[in-house]
Amino acid sequence: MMNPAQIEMSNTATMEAHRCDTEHLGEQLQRRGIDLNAVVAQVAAFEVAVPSWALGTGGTRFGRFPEPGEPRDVFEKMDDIAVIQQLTRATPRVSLHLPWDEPDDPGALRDHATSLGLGFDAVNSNTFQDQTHQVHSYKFGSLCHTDAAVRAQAVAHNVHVIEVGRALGSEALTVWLADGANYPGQMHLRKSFERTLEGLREIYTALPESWQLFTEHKPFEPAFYATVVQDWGSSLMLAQALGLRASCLVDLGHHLPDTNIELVVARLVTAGKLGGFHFNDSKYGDDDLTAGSIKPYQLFLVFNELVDASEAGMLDAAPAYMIDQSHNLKDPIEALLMTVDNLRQSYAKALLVDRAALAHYQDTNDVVMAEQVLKTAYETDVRPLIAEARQRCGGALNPVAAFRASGYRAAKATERTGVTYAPPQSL
Ligand code: PSV
Ligand code: MN
Repeated sequence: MMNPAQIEMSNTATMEAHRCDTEHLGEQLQRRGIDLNAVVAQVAAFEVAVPSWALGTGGTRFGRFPEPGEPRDVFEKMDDIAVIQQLTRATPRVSLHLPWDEPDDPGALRDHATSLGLGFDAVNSNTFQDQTHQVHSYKFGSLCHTDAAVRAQAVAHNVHVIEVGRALGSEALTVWLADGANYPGQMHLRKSFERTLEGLREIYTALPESWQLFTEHKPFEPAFYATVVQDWGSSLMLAQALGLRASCLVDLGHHLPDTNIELVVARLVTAGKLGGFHFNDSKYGDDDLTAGSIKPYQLFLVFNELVDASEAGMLDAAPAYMIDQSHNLKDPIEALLMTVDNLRQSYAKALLVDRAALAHYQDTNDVVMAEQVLKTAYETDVRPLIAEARQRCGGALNPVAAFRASGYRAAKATERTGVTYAPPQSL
């Protein structure tokens, strides 16, 4: 982990400028009837889980360019996540992907995480790749497969993931399936969905009482003609059929171009089936880029729905917030620091929306003023507020600067020698 004195030193360097900026923002917000401290407290409470697969340099189908100092195993990934937590105070949990980050001894991994102040969020199963020692292939699907033996193997894998998750202290399972077809005629569209539901029912039955099951949809890739769980409608059908502890996970990259994702979120809220998010950003497809780097306004509008739903008492439980990104060019720690910052900024801006005014303009069909209400919130520079929230919890005013000044990566480059951990290409 980083020496806390390094964070303090970095904070001291910019403290005066930060104090002036916060004071100025506080005055601005006061004129709008908003108490800066109240928003800071809400932002400070924001948490998001870090995916175990995002700590190494991700790859594309064209290659992977690892950097010195990358984590070599899941224990070292935990160390890096602990640094992100130290700097941001927003990432106390890890979302593990099995078997990519399967621990030989879950108890030892849990102890290591605890010693770093970390816990575990949803565990992710993987029936989209064949594993060594696996009897049956998933080439033609897993839960949707025509062969009952393949389906049983996929169910057994998910049950195993639940077992590992239990040992780690997780309380949710995320199921994303690559099942689908590349060509018309290849797969019976209706029956493949029905078989998938049947398999999910078996997995759901194996869920411990306190657990949630998230179904994650994706329109295409690797299946290019028809994916079994391709859209939020299919995901919702599954969650509704499974029962109360099943809900839908929205990965921001899993929508066809120009899909109105905030509308999807609103619909799932109404259905009582919004389970969680995989945050990332994209320009074309499932690009897995830093959340908020390409379409920040969209991210704000998603959070706007979430804040609206929360204030209206529509969310029985807070959705599970997780990151799902692949860092091909950026240092993964820095990319994740930026991500957390962007998420918090979007959340803070959503908290600044004057909801009473918005409701009034919506009710009176004043299109211009309604949009202005959103724009006023969105265009507020909330960066001092986010920095303040971090600092109050012991984090860094400027996480990337503090991280760079600490020399953490360079130190790890000398320490983490030998085989560089090579994660599978992110999907
Ligand atoms: C699939 O593209 C996905 O979004 C699922 O969440 C997987 O678990 C993850 O990516 C793996 O990279
Ligand atoms: Mn995802």
